[in-house]
Amino acid sequence: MSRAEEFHPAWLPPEAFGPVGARRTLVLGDGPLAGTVREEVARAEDRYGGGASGPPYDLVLAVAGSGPLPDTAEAVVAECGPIGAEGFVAGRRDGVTVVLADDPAGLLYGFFHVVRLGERAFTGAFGPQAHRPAARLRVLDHWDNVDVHPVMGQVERGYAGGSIFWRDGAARGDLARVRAYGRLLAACGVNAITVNNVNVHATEARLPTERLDDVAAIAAALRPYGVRVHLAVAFSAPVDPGGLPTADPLDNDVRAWWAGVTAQVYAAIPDFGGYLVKADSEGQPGPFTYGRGHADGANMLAAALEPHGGVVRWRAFVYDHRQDWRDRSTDRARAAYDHFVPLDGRFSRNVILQVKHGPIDFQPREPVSPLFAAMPETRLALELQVTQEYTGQQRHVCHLAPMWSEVLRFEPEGPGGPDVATLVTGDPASSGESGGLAGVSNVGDDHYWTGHPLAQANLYAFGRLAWTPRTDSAAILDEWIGLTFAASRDLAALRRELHAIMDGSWRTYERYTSPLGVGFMVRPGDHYGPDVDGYEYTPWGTYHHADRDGVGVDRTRATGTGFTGQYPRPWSEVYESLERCPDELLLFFHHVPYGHVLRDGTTVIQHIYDTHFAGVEEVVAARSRWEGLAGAVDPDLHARVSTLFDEQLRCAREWRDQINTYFYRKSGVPDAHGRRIH
Ligand code: GCW
Repeated sequence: MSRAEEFHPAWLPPEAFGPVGARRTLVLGDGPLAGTVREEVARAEDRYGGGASGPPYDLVLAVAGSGPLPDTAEAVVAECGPIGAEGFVAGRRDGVTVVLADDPAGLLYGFFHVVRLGERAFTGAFGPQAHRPAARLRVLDHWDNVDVHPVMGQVERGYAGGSIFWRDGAARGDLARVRAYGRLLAACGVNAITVNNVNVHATEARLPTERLDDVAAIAAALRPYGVRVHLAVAFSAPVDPGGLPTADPLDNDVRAWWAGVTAQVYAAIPDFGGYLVKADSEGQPGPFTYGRGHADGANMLAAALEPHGGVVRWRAFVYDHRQDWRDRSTDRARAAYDHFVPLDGRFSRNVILQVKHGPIDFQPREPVSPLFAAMPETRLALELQVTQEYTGQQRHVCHLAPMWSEVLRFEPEGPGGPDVATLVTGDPASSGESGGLAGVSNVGDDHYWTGHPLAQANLYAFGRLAWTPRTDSAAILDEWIGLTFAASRDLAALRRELHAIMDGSWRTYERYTSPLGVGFMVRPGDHYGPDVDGYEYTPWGTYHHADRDGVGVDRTRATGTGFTGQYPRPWSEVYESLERCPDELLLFFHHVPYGHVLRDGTTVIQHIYDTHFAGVEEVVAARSRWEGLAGAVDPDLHARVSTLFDEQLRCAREWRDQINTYFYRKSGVPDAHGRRIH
């Protein structure tokens, strides 16, 4: 893609539409989303010479009941029951590919399904097969500030330039880019976004009151792609900007204020999705100020949203960020459970409790949060961090889908029980009352959207996993490659190389950064690069407890913080036991001597050395594979990734050397292979 283009097409380059564009297509359906499908088809046909003024058709895309169907399509309908919101049925017989949906959103998703299939959509016979999103809510939360924050900038933890919505205190008004974003989201299955940061500052607290026009304009640009807008709101908004003396959730004036503001929001944006709240966390206001609890706070907002069909997403990320490092009984990992489990069953039906995947904070390796097994009466959403705050900040290749798949497939109630995917998506055919999946967006106004071009794959994978959480992560990467590099002359070779570079990149990152689940040995503040003791004597609750004898946090019931007891059996016993605890989580749950022997026979200290040397070697190998792709991908994209690989390698070496040196100095144990430790 040439630089002349304002922004990269990501997974929707024109070439991805070749197979559809060369066919004769009939679109049946009304309303703006069906209009979007018609435009897409027309654009592809203009480019690739297809199109038809009448039958026979190669492709029929229809919303049920919107017009007389050709015979083949009728036959497919006859075989299918009701499909449901956003779903579609796809099948092919007698040379006709048919996509049917109950609603126009389903038609749009069905269209992009055909695009993904490419020529396979028009080959042989298949289906009919029903496709339905596992989760109703598939939302990306943008940590975008309207005003530039003095420390966090325009986008908090953003690694891809400025916000696509806001600049220097105002809406950018670049709705072409917002529309293009909506289109990318529809093509991977995301159906909602939050347009501002969960840390809500003064200007952003006014979005629902004084700056609704800006939000409505974004909502209008996204509507044709089935993407709804949410707002992060400040719990203290009734006081400022509201002017009331209190924001007490049980105060009638406060409740009336939120009801009034919410009615205004819906008047401007009829399909508004809801509110997202970070309360009593890292300095954000919340119900504790008024002696009330999280259920009081969440239910108050839920009552304001309920008449309009909106939801409140309340984050479970609540902990004491002013802890005394000397105090070993307080454990940040315990906090979400301790705060929220007693409230199970007390939240209104339109409250979703949004839970980070691990108990601490988006580290490259954490156990799955114990909340997922502990709140059966609450709608839980899984929160994933697509933006790579702790996973290389979009300067390192770190393909996150394999990590997310592990989380989604984990069975919190024990082997054979429901997995996390089931717990957060429920059974969409019946209640539709699941929590869903939320991702913290990695997008900015960078040409490639995500800073690192290969980080686009994380955004794509988030959407695809939110739609079908059990899809194999390598298959998702495969789709992404096929679409993004549809213009490639030798796609098979490129596919092979990109898999080799990306499939294992999360584990590579884990190897040169955080061994055995220890986490948070990052530079305080920006969280980039190593600083082993950077957080060790701070109030943030993120420690490794390394001394001359050993390393790791004792979270056992027997001798530690008791965090293992927040899991049901068997996990409470597995994690408690030094013998049974999985090695990759060993230092998360146990403080062990450097000589502790892992399952593969290596000691902990030797494992630290080995993985740090190996991690750097893996980066070297990936970088040289990428160099081999010069000429196989667009030169600008190639150059961007090459530059980033140089930085990744520099940083990986820094990690290796600081970690190895630190633990060598602490332990005095030399590397068994005599490699260079400083
Ligand atoms: O990981 C931490 C980040 C904060 C972020 C917080 C959260 C938005 O360092 O920047 O604040 O998580 O999830 O609320």
